[in-house]
Amino acid sequence: MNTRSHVTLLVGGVGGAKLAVGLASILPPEALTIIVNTGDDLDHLGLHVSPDMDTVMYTLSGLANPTTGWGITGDTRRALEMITRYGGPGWFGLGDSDLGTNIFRTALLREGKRLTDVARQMSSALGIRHTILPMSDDSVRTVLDTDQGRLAFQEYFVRERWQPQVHAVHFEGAAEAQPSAEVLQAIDEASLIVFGPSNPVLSIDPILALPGLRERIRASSAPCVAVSPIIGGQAVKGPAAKLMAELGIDVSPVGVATHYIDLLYGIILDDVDMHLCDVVSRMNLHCIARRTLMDSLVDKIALSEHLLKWAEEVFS
Ligand code: FO1
Repeated sequence: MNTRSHVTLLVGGVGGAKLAVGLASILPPEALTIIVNTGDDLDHLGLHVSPDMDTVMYTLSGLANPTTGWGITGDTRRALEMITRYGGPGWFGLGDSDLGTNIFRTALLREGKRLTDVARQMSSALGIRHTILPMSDDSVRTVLDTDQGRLAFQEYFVRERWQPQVHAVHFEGAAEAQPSAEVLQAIDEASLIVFGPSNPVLSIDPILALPGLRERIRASSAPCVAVSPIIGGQAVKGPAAKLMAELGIDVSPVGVATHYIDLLYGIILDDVDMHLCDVVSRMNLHCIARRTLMDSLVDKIALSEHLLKWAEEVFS
């Protein structure tokens, strides 16, 4: 099977979106489907905000703030200033243009459209030709049990700057939610399944928590590989390293591989962790070391090419 014929990429926020750009730069629309975590979603001031979806949309359309990786570059915050003036939740930095996205999404949902249809309509309006799928049209919300009590995802991540100590993570609604038909089709028709360099617990696990999804991936004829989000014992950005340590997961590509051991055929880790390929190989996983830090578009495309070439060599 030609592993390039239909790549299905599972991602969360900024790191995953970077790999999505690299793969979208070299694969035609019919050969790449991006499945996005919606566990970070929130009802904010009556709006359905879908942060990881917006990060992927803004990144693929070139709108994303390059410094933060989320929100729209050059956005203003006039609405946020007024909200703050009234004593509203100014801690969640929704810019004015970003508000436009979320007002429009909320309006379409109120008309009865599915999150999947909304994502298709909005991403194509931004000129994106590749398919971006929310993991489910049903509500799944990541909540965290911490030393400051139970926190909703954005309370933990943004308001508390992911500083609380985490004891457990739950995906509220996951058991009752369904992966969309489009998501199941993307898994079933995949020639290669990729877990992007996203937080294993907060970005990939909510997707895998959907009923039947792990089984579907296991049953797929497509090999499944991960790109380690941990480089040299650190996350590139965000709470992945801190959270993995708090949950007792080894903060290394070995810990990441172990976390998905029932699904993975192999993992790409960064050059600095090349020495860990021996350990990973003893876990009966394929392993290559490449530059996985993606600053420039060249980096994103190079990593994507390495990934596809490796998959072709090893799995075809
Ligand atoms: N992340 C922050 O660190 N601070 C913010 O104020 C913030 C606002 C925000 C608004 C809209 C949106 O779509 C994302 C936003 N993010 C913010 C990122 C968000 O917390 C994501 O969930 C993370 O990127 C994790 O994926």
